[in-house]
Amino acid sequence: MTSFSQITEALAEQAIELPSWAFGNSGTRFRVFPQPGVPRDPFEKVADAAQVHRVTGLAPTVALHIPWDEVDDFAALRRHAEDLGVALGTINSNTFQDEAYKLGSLAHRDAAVRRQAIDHHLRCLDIMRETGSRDLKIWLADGTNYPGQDDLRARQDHLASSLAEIYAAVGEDQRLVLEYKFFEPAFYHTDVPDWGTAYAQVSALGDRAVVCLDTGHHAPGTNIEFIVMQLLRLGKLGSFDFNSRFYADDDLIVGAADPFQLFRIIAEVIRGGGYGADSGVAFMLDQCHNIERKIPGQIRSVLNVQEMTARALLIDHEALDAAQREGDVLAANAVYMDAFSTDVRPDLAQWRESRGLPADPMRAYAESDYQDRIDAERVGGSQAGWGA
Ligand code: PSV
Ligand code: MN
Ligand code: MN
Repeated sequence: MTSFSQITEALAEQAIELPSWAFGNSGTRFRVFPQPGVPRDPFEKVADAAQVHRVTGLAPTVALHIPWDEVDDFAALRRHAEDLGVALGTINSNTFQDEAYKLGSLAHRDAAVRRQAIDHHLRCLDIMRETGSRDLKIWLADGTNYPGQDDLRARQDHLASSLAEIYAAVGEDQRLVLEYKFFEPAFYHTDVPDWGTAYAQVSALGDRAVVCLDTGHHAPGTNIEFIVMQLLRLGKLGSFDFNSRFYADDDLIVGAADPFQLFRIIAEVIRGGGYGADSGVAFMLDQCHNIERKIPGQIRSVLNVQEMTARALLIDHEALDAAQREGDVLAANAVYMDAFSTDVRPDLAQWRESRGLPADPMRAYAESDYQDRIDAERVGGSQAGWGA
């Protein structure tokens, strides 16, 4: 059996990036439920994210979305983050809100629209130089609603050439991260619907182009950990957008809908060398808290990832290898399930305390006066941005 003390060094390496948009008001197309205390600008979003890191030690960076998080002075935003003990992380582009992009952006048939979308990404790369960000994450809403609406093949070729132009501007220490999603907002076809397409597109670009796997972006029943294995095997898994779902891209708290799936995914990340500070695989959240409070929602999320990581690190690989070699199906499965069934919460609480962190971060946040303060101080908080 692997013991808890054997995994603490690995646990200490864990870093989970928070999405700035998780702190703003959000909802569905039916209703956005406003909450008191939500941030009025990117500075306040970063301040809220810093609270998550303060009580968990797990969330040292914040991802921004451009233009939702556009500010006059990104160097000032960077300093603000650093003063609060966090850093700015991935820059997410946005080519899905302008009228010009109704029929697509980087894959659009009109060169003028593609130009506008490419220029937006070049601007994001400039911002990254100011924020000190490594990753430019591209998720595209491009697609069609009806068979025959557009030429699928031509769109794929346009996408390839648009991405090539963006990639040419990606710096030596930067990466282009392409995220796939099987449907929505386009309902017939999406131009980057699956890991295979994302892989084909980034492989054509070069080493600094990788794939982002958002756990909510697959058809129900998809074996996501298999995709994790394959992308790691191919050296192209760049990052995760973690969330959970019951039906489609629900963006619920990670580990809420299916903790076992989260365990299986993280087990495969560890197996494939994708875990740890130097692995090149970034853990991020991509969630929206429609009805629950935002900051505790994010604290719960990072703790869920930590808990499943601890359980996955506890897999007894020697025993597993032995059972697999002998073809002992039940023994192998039992080793795997033993790790999943281990309650690591008491050990994690103790370990947190030994590192000067609260044993129970949810309670520590609830007992702080931060929420009351922002509820009273902030009036007129903004919406996260539709579609996040
Ligand atoms: C839309 O599905 C989406 O949730 C993608 O997952 C992106 O990562 C996110 O919005 C932000 O653009
Ligand atoms: Mn995502
Ligand atoms: Mn999504």
